[in-house]
Amino acid sequence: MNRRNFFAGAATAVAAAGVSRVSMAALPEPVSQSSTATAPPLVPPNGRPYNPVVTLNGWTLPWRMNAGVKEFHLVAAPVVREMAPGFKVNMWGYNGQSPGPTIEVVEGDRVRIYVTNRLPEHTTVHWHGQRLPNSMDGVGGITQPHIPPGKTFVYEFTARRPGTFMYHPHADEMVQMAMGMMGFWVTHPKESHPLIDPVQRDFCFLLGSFDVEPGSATPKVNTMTDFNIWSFNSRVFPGIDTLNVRRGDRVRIRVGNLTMTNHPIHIHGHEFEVTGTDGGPVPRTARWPEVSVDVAVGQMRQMEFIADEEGDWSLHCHKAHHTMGPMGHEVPTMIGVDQKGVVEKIRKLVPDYMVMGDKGMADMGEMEMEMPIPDNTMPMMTGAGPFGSAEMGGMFTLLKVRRDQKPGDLRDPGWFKHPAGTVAREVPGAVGPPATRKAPSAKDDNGKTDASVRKPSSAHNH
Ligand SMILES: [Cu+2]
Repeated sequence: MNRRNFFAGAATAVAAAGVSRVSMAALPEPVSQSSTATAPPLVPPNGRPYNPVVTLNGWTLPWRMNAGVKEFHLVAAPVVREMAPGFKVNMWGYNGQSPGPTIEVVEGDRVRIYVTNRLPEHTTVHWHGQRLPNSMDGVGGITQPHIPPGKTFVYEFTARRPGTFMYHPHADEMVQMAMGMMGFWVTHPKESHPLIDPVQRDFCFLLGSFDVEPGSATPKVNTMTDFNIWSFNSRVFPGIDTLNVRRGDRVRIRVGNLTMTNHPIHIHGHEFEVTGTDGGPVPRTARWPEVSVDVAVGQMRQMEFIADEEGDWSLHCHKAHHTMGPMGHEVPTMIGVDQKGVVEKIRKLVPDYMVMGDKGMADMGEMEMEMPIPDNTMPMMTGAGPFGSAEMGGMFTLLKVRRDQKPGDLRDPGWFKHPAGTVAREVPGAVGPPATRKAPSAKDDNGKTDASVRKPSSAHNH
């Protein structure tokens, strides 16, 4: 990001304010980002103040103010996203990344978004969930002509209601979303809102799915359900940053789903409430405690809680296959199969033949570290913790709660140091066979079973 040039451009634009829009030929300079690190939240340099969000392994798009209008410039183009260290995928995205940068505005802001198309085919941008004039809805062929390759279109509307939104193409959607074209949008409330609480940490990410053959680098765009890469913001564990908070912080996590299936997002150690959807803030009387929330296709959910338990808490999709990397789903289940007799025979033909999976597949995590895999392949299970392999990949990260994390400090504090003697541990001694439980029979009962019915009395009826 070249901030200096960006703000120099912004100053020029402000000087030119008052000139008619036609003569304002200069577009806001497109800003691009190639780092996969979580960018520090973008503190608004102008306009109404707000508490900015943290885009997990992503960033927020800067704007320029032009005669009171916030102007953004999105550039749709092919990008290379490093989904995990050493695993790069050819995607389509915006401004150098998939997902595109988060757009943050304030309720009531007039917003102008230039969209330049550098894809090999036409596109549009749909502003998912927004109240806007129909002509700004971004549905190619229905509310506008498509944006041809090489052309720039402009969208303009007022961000009418606060909340959590997404943007994505409404043109060749199956291909363009399978290639990673999507982004987050947050509209902050313009003043204190009865249903929107201030929070100390505000994270957002989009759920993603890709089908990348081991050893290749371009997603298969025709896959309907059998994807093999499951991501938060196009990153996979252990390539996903952790959510680092101070004990006692009120935390908001905004999640959007533009994949082809639902994802039950589960947080350990805390109960949260869903405080908002893409339809807006949830009335307080309609909130209840959860530890998992299903984020269905095309939905967004805002989870909120007080992070009051220290530790490294898992935060993941509860579909077990979604915390795994690529694997063949046609592999036969070998649990309980004694392969001893055949191994020697097979080794005569295949000297390196190994027995796999007869005691489960937990060994795979460590075995993969030694096994040769094709270049540019994400391992099936990776990520080591302080006690060994985490046997996870995909949609998995950690919520790190620390008493000594400084207010606003987003840095990873490292592994949690459990108080001495508190970690689950082995107990000494052998365990004998279980005692046999004698099943009661009707004969033993001698008709003594009490089956009286208690009638509700009016005195206790409430
Ligand atoms: Cu999932």
